[in-house]
Amino acid sequence: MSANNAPEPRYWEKLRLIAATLKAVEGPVVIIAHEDPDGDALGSTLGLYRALKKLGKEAIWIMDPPRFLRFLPKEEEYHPPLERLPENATLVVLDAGDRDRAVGAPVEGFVINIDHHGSNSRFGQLHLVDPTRPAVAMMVKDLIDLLEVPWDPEIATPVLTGIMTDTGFFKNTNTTPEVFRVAAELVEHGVAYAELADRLSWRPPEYFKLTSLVLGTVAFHFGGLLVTAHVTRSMVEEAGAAEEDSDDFVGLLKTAEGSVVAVFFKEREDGVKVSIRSKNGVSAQRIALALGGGGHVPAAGATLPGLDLEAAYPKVLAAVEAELRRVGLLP
Ligand SMILES: [Mn+2]
Repeated sequence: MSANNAPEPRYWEKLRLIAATLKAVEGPVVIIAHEDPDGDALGSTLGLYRALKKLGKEAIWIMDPPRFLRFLPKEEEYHPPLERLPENATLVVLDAGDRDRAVGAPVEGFVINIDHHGSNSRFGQLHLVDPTRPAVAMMVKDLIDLLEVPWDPEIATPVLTGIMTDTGFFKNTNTTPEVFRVAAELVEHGVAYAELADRLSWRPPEYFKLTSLVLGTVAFHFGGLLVTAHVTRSMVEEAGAAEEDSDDFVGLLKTAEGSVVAVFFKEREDGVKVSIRSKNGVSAQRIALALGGGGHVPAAGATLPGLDLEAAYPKVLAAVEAELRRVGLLP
């Protein structure tokens, strides 16, 4: 797998075509995102779902949200996963780097694929992939503007959530001036910003217990250029936590002074999942691609099936070492 990280030159042309298609749709529009949904996956799909409903469309939103995002949707908005698509359906897949990563419904029939992962395979009848966009929620914001749906807080709140989470709460390198302009516009549409920011940072007591166990595994490599930590299934059990409670540890690791790569390992039943963050010209995406995964230049991930932690560490360290050599940080 390789990555095309160039901006999409036909961004507006493609988005206008997608908007016109959705406006003309008569059957149901099924909206799904990637597995292990994050704030962008949930926020962009829920925002588009609410906008299409407001437009009078029959929309179906399929999502299994992590606990920290469960306050956003209303109970009646959930739809169970579909084994087959309804007659005459249009499928919208958001934020999913590949068709295999999309969950909730089979990726078949007429598919609209909107994403910002450079490694996206550009699947679907209509696809718009722009790796220079900080969040798919930014693209959905443009799409909702083109659909001419009047903004309200119910639509603006999940869209802003996607932007906040994919920019690391306005801290990552993808936090462009445009991000602030769009965020300001969404706040003007009635988002209760301070309340949303507070609510998004809530963590259950088990999270703190798990944090104490995970911090015991922090290790530095290559003279401190790489910082790693891991979570095992028994730690999750001991803390009484959910697997998703370890989702943002990689964000904590990357604050280690002097490091340019942070890798967090998650032990799973069938292998190991790694989350990778990088800075200063180092590409997390290249490291992930070398491990069979994908993602963005500063944030990427991979799944190593069939490996335990002991086997995963040297494999990942070798991939990081190769990238550190490529950029000249190691001889
Ligand atoms: Mn995203």
